Amino acid sequence: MNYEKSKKLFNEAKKYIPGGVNSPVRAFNSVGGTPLFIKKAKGAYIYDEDDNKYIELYNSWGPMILGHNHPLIAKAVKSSIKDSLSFGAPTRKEIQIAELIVDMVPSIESVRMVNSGTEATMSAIRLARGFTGKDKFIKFEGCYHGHGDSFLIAAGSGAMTLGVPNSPGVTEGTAKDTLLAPYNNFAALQQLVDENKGEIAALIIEPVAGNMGCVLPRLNYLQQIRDLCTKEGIVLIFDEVMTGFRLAKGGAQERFGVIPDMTTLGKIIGAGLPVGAYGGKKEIMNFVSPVGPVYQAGTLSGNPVAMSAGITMLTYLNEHPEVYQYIDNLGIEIVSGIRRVLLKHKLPYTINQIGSMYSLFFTEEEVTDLESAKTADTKMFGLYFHEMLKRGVYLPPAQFESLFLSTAIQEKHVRKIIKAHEESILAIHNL
Ligand code: KE4
Repeated sequence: MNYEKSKKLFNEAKKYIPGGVNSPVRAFNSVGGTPLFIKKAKGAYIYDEDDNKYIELYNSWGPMILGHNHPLIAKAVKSSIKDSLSFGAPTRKEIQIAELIVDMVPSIESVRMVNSGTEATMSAIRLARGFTGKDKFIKFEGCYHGHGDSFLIAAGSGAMTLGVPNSPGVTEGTAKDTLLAPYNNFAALQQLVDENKGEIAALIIEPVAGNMGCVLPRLNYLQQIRDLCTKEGIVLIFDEVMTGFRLAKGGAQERFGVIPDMTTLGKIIGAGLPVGAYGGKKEIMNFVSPVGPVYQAGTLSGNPVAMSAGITMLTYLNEHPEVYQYIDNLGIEIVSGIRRVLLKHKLPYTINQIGSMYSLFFTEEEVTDLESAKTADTKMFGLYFHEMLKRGVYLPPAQFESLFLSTAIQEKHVRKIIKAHEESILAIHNL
């Protein structure tokens, strides 16, 4: 594979953009090498500036569930731009997408559109604090909710319950109100709640974690959290930026049958254009301005072009439930294929998979939380990533990320992915 043009563009980009990228994970720091500069994508394929062609297995971190450049989405966007790009005023399209979301997502009775997942989660926490009059909230180690200050918190020393900033620029004052618990450990969560009785506004969780690699909730874990939050008057927020409209039409909350008080959304909801949203019970959402006292605003919120893309995407998913059977079976077929290869070569690495989300961890440990995820050999992942790239398969450039499949992936692609996987595994183990 020739990456000359990407190399040249990366050097050019670094002159004007911090690290040459507009989001850190794109810089390939965790896999090494030069980030690919992408020229175009269509269906199951993505093409870099050197005209290398790849089967795409992360789909813009999730949004492209129907594959890239789906004709229906492209048509909707093209027809929308004829009427101008933005008004900063209400439009009928915002009603259409809100109605779809309320219809599709079990927990949402009322929804506010924003422009990213970060905006959605930031706003949801502020709203939960305003609604309850409490300051503290719980997040889980290994879960990522965007770059809002109160989420960039690492587990503090000692009892681990006190957060400390994990990025310069985040103040101690902010960190003190973020409590951290390990994922999939209900006893630790119960202890944290008991130690902060009556002070906790909200608990936010990725119902299936994707940001430490794909990690599933243990049996009944989500229901236990639901029951605890109900008992303690804590606003339960499911961050479904990744899982929303992917694990089911109604996201993880539909798949697991556990209904939060609020849900945050992103990615698929915009079909690739910048859209986020937060919603939930009317009783809570009516605390948001202008109807309530909690302020939140956005010039481009509900942007008509982005709404056209999102309406088309959600309408298609709402009317084609067969999408979910297809991508779930795809996930099972690919994962059983790569697992067969690993067992054949006596390499029992861990694979976590649910529906069209999965991660191959270069560890033999069961991966159920951040600590166990970190036993994965990231160097091996980096070598594997580049071997797969050489064979025309494009993975997320980091071990602690989930893969996201699309309906554009067909049987012929599955065969290629598994063949590339076997050759890559043999290459990195010198077998
Ligand atoms: P954005 O602000 O990036 O739209 O969404 C933040 C966010 C919130 N919640 C969850 C569960 C998320 O996964 C994300 C963003 N996901 C990452 C992928 N790990 C986006 C990729 C990136 O940071 O460039």
